[in-house]
Amino acid sequence: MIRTVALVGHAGSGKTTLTEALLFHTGAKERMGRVEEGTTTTDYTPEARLHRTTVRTGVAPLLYRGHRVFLLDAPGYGDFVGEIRGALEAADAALVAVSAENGVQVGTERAWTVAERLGLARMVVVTKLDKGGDYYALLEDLRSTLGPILPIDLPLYEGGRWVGLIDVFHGKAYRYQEGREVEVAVPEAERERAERFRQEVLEAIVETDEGLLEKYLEGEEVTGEALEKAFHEAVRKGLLYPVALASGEAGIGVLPLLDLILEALPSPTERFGEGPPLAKVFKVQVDPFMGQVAYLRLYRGRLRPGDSLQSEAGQVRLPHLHVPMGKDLLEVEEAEAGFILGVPKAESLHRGMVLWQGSRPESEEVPFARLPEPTCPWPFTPRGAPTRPGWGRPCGSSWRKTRA
Ligand SMILES: Nc1nc2c(ncn2[C@@H]2O[C@H](COP(=O)(O)OP(=O)(O)OP(=O)(O)O)[C@@H](O)[C@H]2O)c(=O)[nH]1
Ligand SMILES: [Mg+2]
Repeated sequence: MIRTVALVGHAGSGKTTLTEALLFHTGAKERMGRVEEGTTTTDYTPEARLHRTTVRTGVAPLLYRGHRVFLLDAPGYGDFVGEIRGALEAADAALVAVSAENGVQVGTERAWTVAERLGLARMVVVTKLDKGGDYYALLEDLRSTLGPILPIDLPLYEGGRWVGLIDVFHGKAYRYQEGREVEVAVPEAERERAERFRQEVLEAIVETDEGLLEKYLEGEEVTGEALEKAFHEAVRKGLLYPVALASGEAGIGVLPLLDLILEALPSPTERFGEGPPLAKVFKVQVDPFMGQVAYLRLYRGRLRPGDSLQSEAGQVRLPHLHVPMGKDLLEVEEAEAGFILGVPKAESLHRGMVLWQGSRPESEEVPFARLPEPTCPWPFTPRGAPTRPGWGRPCGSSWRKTRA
């Protein structure tokens, strides 16, 4: 299975920390980096490290239980709107991080709206509950601002400290010790609430599926596979938005989040079907060593090293295939639908370019998130004629950076 997911949300909601925890807990990294120390994989630019905030979308390819998940860790600050929209264009679903400490913020709603316009399946992850916050009040807030949410985790507290999760679906509780998950009994005081949530979740799912609703109304028990299938179907169609609970910092709920991503979010084939390769450049970045790197999302088809793609500007040959991992490009032997690829020395590619094999795709086939009009566009012209050789290059690169 492949899942390609954009992690979006308000600035500081814990996206990069969660991405880092996912890399660490799936074994891609031996040590978990920290935003504060500038050691994370996805906050890799000097600006991000200096300001402790994501400036460019970072790609984290994860391998989990034999499946591949491409996580796009987008910036939260609205100033980097191009990067946020690019990440959503490249993804099949949006994972929206909301900090329990700060609740729904302007960056949450902005990212949500763009994902909605793109018709993406959406899911919420509540972070930073270890810092405090009222989870149940937050759920109400999420329901009133975002719509039909489906809380699938409840917090498990011990002596007032958040230590784990109650899995609403299965009525089980898990405590986390140094990142390890240990099943424990659902505390007596939480049983009634957990059962009430289970019933609510069940009814919300049943309402999205006529066959199940009939059974339910006739008094038949609705459980197991049929219910899970209806749940996944509802999420894929964007009828329900699951809310999970995780903290990269506290090491709670990190891998269950990946399970949910794999089970509930749509696959590339479900969205784009089978067919010849179709890709889009969702961002470009100028690297001092690799020149201009173009980041592609392969929506459909398969690619091998040496393949070529068509574009409006002519043929693009891909002698090698690379998957980005933060600042690095890792060579791969094949890419399939859902892959994010980094193409170094791609001077002829620019953001928004569509690449294909076979017949030219219709514009509706390719996701497109319009960039907002600049509020204050300022043209600038050099004083006198540019005479120094290579003068245009730095200007060109900052222009491309601005467009990206
Ligand atoms: N206690 C606690 N701190 C967290 C958690 N998640 C993130 N943090 C801290 O919150 C700060 C911001 O976290 P980031 O992971 O950079 O958040 P972000 O959403 O990537 O931020 P932007 O890239 O600026 O949008 C950092 O200092 C993290 O260490 C959490 O679950 N618990
Ligand atoms: Mg970040």
